[in-house]
Amino acid sequence: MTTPLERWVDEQAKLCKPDKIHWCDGTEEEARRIVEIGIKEEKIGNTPVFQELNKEAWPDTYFHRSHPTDVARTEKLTFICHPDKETAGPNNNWMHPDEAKEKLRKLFDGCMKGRTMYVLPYMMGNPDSPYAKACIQITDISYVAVSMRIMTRMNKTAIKKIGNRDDFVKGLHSVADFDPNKRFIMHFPEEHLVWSIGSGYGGNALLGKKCFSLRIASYLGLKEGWLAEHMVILGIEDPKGNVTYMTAAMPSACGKTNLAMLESALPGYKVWILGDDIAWLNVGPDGRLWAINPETGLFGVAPGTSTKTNPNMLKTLKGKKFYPTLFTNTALNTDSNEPWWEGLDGDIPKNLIDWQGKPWRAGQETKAAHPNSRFTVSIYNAPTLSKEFDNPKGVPISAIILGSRRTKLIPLVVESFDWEHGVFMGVRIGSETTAAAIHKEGVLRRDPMAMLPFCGYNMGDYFRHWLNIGKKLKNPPKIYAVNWFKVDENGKFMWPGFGENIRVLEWIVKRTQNKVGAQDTALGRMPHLKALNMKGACVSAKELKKLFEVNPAEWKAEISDINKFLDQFGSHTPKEIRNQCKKLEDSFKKECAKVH
Ligand code: SAT
Ligand code: MN
Repeated sequence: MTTPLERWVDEQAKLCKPDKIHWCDGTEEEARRIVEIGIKEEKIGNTPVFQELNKEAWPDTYFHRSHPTDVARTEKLTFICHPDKETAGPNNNWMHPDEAKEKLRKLFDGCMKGRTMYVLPYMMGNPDSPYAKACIQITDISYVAVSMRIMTRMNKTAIKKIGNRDDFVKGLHSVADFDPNKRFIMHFPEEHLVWSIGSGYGGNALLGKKCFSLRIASYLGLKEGWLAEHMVILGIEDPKGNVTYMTAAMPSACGKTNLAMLESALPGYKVWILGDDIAWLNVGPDGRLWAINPETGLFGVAPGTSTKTNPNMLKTLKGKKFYPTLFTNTALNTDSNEPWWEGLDGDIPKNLIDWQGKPWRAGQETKAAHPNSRFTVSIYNAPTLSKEFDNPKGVPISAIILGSRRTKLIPLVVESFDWEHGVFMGVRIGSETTAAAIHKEGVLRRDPMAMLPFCGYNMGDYFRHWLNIGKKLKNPPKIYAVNWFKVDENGKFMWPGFGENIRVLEWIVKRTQNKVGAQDTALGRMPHLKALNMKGACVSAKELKKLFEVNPAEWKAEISDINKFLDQFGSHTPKEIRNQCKKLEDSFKKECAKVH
């Protein structure tokens, strides 16, 4: 008797017509064999899929150069295929499931001829966790098979968990011929299914990541009463040894990974990492919010990673606990056969080739490493991994941090009055683009909860779902808006950031322990400046005050912009969120009246 899983794999094989089918067991020996195939047999154009790096400096570490058009997620080609367009919402590209399947079936037909089909059984979350999900991904490239071993718990347990069920999470992936015109990432939330073709890049191809753990999982969370969020999870240990767990959502280029791996500038504090990208949040039996990280790896941006910005990441990259570590589209030092990227410590090596393999000289206009070049490394290599990482229950969350990059407006830290007000803080998140992003510099992009590209259904309904989760929490986490990026009149950042951010986190920890007061303002609760531990920080009293300054005129424009953004969700936007806008507007009116 065949199982539904075997039948499904059989059907995909009939469609894709691979030469061979290999069911992965997720062992290290197998990963070594697949890497070997990537070095010796598989190629993208003329480039082998993997290249071994300097063994002494980077043991068990391999370099991958992608197809030149395949360097980032492609939101334009990413679709939510729900029968009802309104359910997908204005935040998603939509296609009817029948149309999507018809279109892609033609592209998948025979796409694996001459190739191996890898069947990857994997768990998102510890298999012993009530919150974990058993999944299967099919792929046709060694790079994805090996990356999935790093990023997920890939082993036969998933097959056992699936057993005779047919509602397991399914992902079909092929790089096909990397043609950007035939590249699609299609999500079928009702079927727990993803079809992805034409790309080998992280979020397009590692289907356990954004595709399942956020887009499909957010939809499951809506149906089942939990949240799938684009958040880091961290534990802050105070000098007494108490650990407070938090999650943090931030749009890209706000230092999310650096926060999860922060090295404290305050003596006695330690930050433990549990996750750098995704948190699944469930209401526990105790009425608290509990978080697990469904992933086991870090897929991070290389440029800008250094001993100054993230010393723990460099240690993680050199770690040897888990095979292997991958670099994608960095530059290469051809003398030493080591990866290199802009922002790495030390001098620029003399002999470099850029991410496309062309000789590169310092001062050249183009970057040596692709701005979105990445590392893929196991979280088990992190020297600061929390001992609770594998706890099937997850960790209880005391605070949710909502970050953004705003040169004005948002103070260094503000606590919400309550859950609803906190949800509003998340809904209104907007971040200014940096030069590193493809977009223009300094443009504001609204990105509620940093989930705009990842919410698998109508975001208006998502806001409502957040409000509903709050009603189920007897003991909800406190919610904070933070902003490390305010500038002075000369455009200079006033807050030093990085390890110094612990000063803000310390205040948050003390708030969750009811050990410190706060002052009510129109925006929320702010610290008494004396309550922030600024010993040894290079921030003047004047600057500190400015970091909390609020300009009502700026906020007037902001509120109108938020309202305009919300218009697109029509009647799906909860009235509570509109009321929060109104309340804020009114309190500024009152404050102005006081001043005049
Ligand atoms: O590829 S990921 O989506 O995981 C990373 C990113 O592009 O944001
Ligand atoms: Mn992310």
